Amino acid sequence: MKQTQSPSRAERSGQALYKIPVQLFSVKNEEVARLLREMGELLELQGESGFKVIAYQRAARSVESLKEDLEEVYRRGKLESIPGVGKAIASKISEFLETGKIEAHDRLFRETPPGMAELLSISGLGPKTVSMLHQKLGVSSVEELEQAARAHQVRRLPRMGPTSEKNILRAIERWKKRSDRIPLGVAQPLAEEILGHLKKVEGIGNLTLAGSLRRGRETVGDIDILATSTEPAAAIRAFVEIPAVEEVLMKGPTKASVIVDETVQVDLRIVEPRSFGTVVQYFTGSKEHNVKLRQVALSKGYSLSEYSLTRVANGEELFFDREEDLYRHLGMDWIPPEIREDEGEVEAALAGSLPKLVEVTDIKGDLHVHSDWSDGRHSIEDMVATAKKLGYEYMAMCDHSPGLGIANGLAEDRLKKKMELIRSLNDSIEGFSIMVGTEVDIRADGKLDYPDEILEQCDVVVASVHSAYNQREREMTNRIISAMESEEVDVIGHPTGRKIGEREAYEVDMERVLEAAARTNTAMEINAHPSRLDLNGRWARRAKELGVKLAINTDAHSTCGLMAIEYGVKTARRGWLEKKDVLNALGFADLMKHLKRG
Ligand code: DGT
Ligand code: CA
Ligand code: CA
Ligand code: ZN
Repeated sequence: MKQTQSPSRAERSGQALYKIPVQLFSVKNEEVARLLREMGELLELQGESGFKVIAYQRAARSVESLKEDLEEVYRRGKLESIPGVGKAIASKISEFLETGKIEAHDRLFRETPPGMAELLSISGLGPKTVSMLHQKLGVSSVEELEQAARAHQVRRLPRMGPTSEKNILRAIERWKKRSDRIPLGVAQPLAEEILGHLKKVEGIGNLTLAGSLRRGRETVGDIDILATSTEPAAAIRAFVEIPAVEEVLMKGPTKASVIVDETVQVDLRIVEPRSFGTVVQYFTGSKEHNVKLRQVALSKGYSLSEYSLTRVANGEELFFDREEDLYRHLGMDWIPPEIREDEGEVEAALAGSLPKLVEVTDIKGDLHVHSDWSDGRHSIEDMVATAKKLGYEYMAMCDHSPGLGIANGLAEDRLKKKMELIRSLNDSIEGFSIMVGTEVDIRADGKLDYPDEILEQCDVVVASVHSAYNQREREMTNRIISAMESEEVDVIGHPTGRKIGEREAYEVDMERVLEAAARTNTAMEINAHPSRLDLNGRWARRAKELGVKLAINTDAHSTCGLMAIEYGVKTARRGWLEKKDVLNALGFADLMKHLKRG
């Protein structure tokens, strides 16, 4: 039987699959905390120490852990009631909320030699160390640091040695490999903001994302948008006048390119309605997928261009206003954008054997979220209220274990108190189950950071690596496998530890880990946080092949963090996952049966 799939409305447009309440993303707390922290760092780089630096760090921390929306506090005129925020810092916060920037921050940034600020992006280097390297060795760029380390000048400095020198060199190697591509979590909200403006422009008919963003890649080179319009010139004019646009790179009658958010390029093309489907298909890519599709077309006697399909025999030109009609004309099912990478999808579509990919609405709960019991911003009650709004049946409150001191991990007595609270909350809510969970640390030796008696009392246990990232591959692999061999561990959290644009994965033999996961009935996480997306699509697909279940979790540290599920689902779709491959697509009763203690 040939199953035909047609794209859902969200799939067709490449927009968010969920209706995300926009205000949840507009919380400015995190951005302000980052700027304040940076000001502290920049001051420290300039050799400033003590009081002023500490003041910024303190203010950053308390803004970050603030439960209320900062704009709300500002409207009530109560910024100075935030711990650590005095008059000076309050006025900087107001400035940011009013103008979108802090002049003093920009000035500090301008005064700092560019290379010095860049040194902070080398993992393991804080402002104190950078400032010392500058004073003692005159180092003010990554290149100079590399030279100094190779000449063994670094190991002679106070609090340094041969090991830290080697670690610096390794970190520089990783830094060199980082790319300037834009993380999905940055590009998607920007794109949605722009689409929101374009939607209101008169004359615009169809409107869609294309390119790597529509395919849900974890990073994108630029944002590609396609539209039809009865008045192309007016649409282009409206586009370049969107307030977020900082620079216009190119503006023609049906096409324009602009820059938003300092470095992000956005291309808009206005397309003839009758060709819309063909053009969308072409500009969605990937290039590799398009090459394969052109071969299929040729084998059926057509040549496929950006705009149309031409019958080679007689030159007849065919136009398609919908993508699915083009695919169908070539004898294949419509292919979801996330898997258009020439990794077998064209063959599957021709054979009618494409997977029915998991969707956001299949997700029944989140198995990894934090609360203010450890390092989360919101209470269990607040997290539950948001989860219910998302239509979930359950959520596992997984706070950190004590080993993670900086994240306020829970000692056993506090975990027990939390269990009691969850039990009593469960008694008072209907149609929703709060699960007792934990994100237990996998220590460097592979032991878990809670004794089994404690883990036994949890409904679900996520185990993750949060320390000793630079272990060798064998050691790290065995470390994770020994955690999976525990009767208590249900899920391995963010299995490779990578942070996009920030930190490479630790060295681990993922193939062996996945084999062990299949053997021990341990699920692997697809951490939906846009800077993690870990496992990635490729590993998720391999896990599925080996019969391993995947848990798509947000690792939310606040209510708005729960919205990241969409990024996790995109990643899962890139891994060809179906509903049946996803642990948290199970209803509550089935989930409990599947877990190791069930
Ligand atoms: P990116 O922006 O680097 O993340 O990746 P894409 O895939 O969005 O690439 P982009 O923006 O250069 O072009 C958008 C799509 O247009 C691409 O996925 C496929 C199509 N395309 C662009 N250039 C070519 C080409 O030279 N040959 C073919 N077959 N397709 C192309
Ligand atoms: Ca692109
Ligand atoms: Ca492009
Ligand atoms: Zn976590």
